[in-house]
Amino acid sequence: MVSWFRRKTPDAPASAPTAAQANPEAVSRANDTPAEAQPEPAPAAAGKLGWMQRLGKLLNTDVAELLGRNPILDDDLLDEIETALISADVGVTASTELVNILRKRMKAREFADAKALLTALRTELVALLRPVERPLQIDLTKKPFVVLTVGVNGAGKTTTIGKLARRFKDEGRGLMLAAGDTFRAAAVAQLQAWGERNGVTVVAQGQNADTASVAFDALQAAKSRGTEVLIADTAGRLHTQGGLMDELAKVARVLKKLDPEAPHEVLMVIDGTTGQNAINQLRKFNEKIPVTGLVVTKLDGTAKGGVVFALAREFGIPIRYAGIGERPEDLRVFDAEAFVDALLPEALG
Ligand SMILES: Nc1nc2c(ncn2[C@@H]2O[C@H](COP(=O)(O)OP(=O)(O)O)[C@@H](O)[C@H]2O)c(=O)[nH]1
Ligand SMILES: [Mg+2]
Repeated sequence: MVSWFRRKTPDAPASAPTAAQANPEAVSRANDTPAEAQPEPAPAAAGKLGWMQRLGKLLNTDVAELLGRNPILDDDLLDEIETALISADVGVTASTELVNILRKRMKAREFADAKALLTALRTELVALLRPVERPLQIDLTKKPFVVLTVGVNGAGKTTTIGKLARRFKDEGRGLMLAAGDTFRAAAVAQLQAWGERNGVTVVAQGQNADTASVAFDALQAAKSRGTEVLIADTAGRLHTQGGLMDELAKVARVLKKLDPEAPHEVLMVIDGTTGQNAINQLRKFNEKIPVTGLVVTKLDGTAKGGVVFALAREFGIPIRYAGIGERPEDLRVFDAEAFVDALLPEALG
């Protein structure tokens, strides 16, 4: 699946930098094995198929076989589809809605065969994601355009910043990073090392500094230099940690002292393997600081990536990018059709 996704969206930079460049913390892990020899990142839990494989299995392999034996268009087929959607974590409500639409159309004799029904499912899935297919536009009249990344620990914020920085650099944009994860010295070092390797200025104040103060400093520096994009990291926090959540609102308030419109993008990074809990996380973060865009990471090899559909349905917040690996080039501009195509046989497209 991932190889398909990569093939279909060839917007990766020509030179493939190592994972360590985006995520220096990976250096220690990668020391004795060359990057190329690294195993597939974040494999799905043992015994589990990736969600796309799982859905794909029903909609591809099983369906190919199903089509071969001239299947009956009946409620059993719809039940099978519903189960596949729910186990891919599309969410019960969204899955039921989708299947109900198909059921109505089936009863109205709109489908000649099972294949026609699956084509309709594909169209419905794309339609569910279309409203959130709104890529991040850097407004160059803002100097800088401030991106504040938020999310729980380990979601992939710092990795995503590395990937974004690479992307923006390739586009020739003036860039600065703010090491706002002041919780762990390693987090500051992670961003600094990345910046040094790639010639990107990283504003940092060291461990235990106030995140809002780091962000303020960085914005001041970026303004005086005429930098185009400033990306600020923050410490991961649980959506249940009230004090830490309030701190995010403070970061935004402090930035507004220098630019009333900043941050221009509050980018929440969500681990695609989180499953339905992602809904709750987004709701809580959004209460503290309005989230304007999402990055869903770890869509490589997860059994739970269907949460993208649930998020789209529940919030309608733009999904800017999909993270499909640990390397700098493993970030795709979110594309509804490519995403759905990755789980349905092309023959149905
Ligand atoms: N497989 C995979 N791993 C990822 C992806 N994005 C991030 N990671 C890994 O997830 C872990 C946590 O990432 P990090 O950026 O430090 O998370 P943060 O705490 O939110 O800053 C690291 O081991 C990353 O390499 C992705 O798209 N796919
Ligand atoms: Mg981090």
